[in-house]
Amino acid sequence: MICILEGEFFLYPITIMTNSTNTTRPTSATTTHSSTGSVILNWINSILNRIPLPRWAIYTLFAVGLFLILLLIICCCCCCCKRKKKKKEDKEALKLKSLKNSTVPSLVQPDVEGLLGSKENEYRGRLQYSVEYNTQREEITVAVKQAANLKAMDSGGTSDPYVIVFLTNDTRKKNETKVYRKTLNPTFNESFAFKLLQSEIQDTEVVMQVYDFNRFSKHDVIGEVRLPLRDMNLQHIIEEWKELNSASSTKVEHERLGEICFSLKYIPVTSKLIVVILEARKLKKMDNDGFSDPYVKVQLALNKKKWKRKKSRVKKNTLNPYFNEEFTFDVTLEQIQNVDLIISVWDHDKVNKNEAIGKIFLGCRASGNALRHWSDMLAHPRRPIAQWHNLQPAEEVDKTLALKSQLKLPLPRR
Ligand SMILES: [Ca+2]
Ligand SMILES: [Ca+2]
Ligand SMILES: [Ca+2]
Repeated sequence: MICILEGEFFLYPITIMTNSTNTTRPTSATTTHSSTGSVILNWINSILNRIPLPRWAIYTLFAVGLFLILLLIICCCCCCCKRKKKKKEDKEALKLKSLKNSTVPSLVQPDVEGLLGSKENEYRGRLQYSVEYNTQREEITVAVKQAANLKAMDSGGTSDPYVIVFLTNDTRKKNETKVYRKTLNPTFNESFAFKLLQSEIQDTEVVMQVYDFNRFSKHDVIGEVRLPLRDMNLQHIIEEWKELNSASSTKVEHERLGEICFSLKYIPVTSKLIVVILEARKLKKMDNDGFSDPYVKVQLALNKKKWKRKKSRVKKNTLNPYFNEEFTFDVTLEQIQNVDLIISVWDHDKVNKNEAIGKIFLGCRASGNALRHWSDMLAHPRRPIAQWHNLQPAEEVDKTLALKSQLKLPLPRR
């Protein structure tokens, strides 16, 4: 026990404080214990006596020392904790990083929009080109100059770039530059001329698609530059650098095939379906002279089987034909629910096989604009309803026709 007396500290063994008269006698074991304690205390006292300082100063120094040691221990503990925490954070960051790089969908639920956005915004490199329009010759010259910092598509960290150049008004005519092996900064310096009527400038885009050549696999698209000519001042030669955007294959597939206008009339009493093909415009060029020889096929399919077919006259050398031809079919009210009306535009060729330009189908299985036109016709019997439609690629329409199930539309009253 520690007692404070007159400013001095004294240590007394517990046995000294105990009154032997009012307590039980200490056993031999406690006696031994207390005698050992008093020996230690005596020894400490003798050491303290040898120090030439007052006791209070020694105890203060001792307390300060103890305090400093405690402080040191606490500091060490804090440091250790911080270090451990940092290690843990680093580990978690590493884990996250590896998760980001992995494509295991069960581990990370990807944010679809974010992913698409990042793909769209990915850096693909830059392209330098020039565009020149010759008004007299109605010809446009596109020169592919060079590319810089192209995205590496091959495992060696390089690409084998080449550029495909075409105009959207005639996607059959595509020009390619030479392939430059193992470089991300190729110099092409190749130019290509395309016939382009002044009237077509407004709706035409110049497309330059940069590809990576691969000997044994499909070539990869690195990116593309699209130049809508309506936004450009073609009075001067334009030479500039542009960053490559992602080349969406759908943009290429959905090239402009043209539009068609026709009217539909259904007369329930007489079971007549009357289709009037009025006109078409901006049809795709299918012949080398830059025109087509369009005609229209009007077909009916009943329960997914070819049923009736009629066709229009051929209009020579035009992309904007005017037909105004009427086709009448006998279709009962029961049949009208299961009929597909297929309208296709073709290019007539004397020597070669006729080519399909585009197609569209209407009926209860159709969708969008086509379904709207069909349901308008059913909703307004005996009235011709005319509408413009964009032509779709024939193969796509055929595929849809084979797959689609039909929709139940309200039928007209007789
Ligand atoms: Ca390659
Ligand atoms: Ca042709
Ligand atoms: Ca033709």
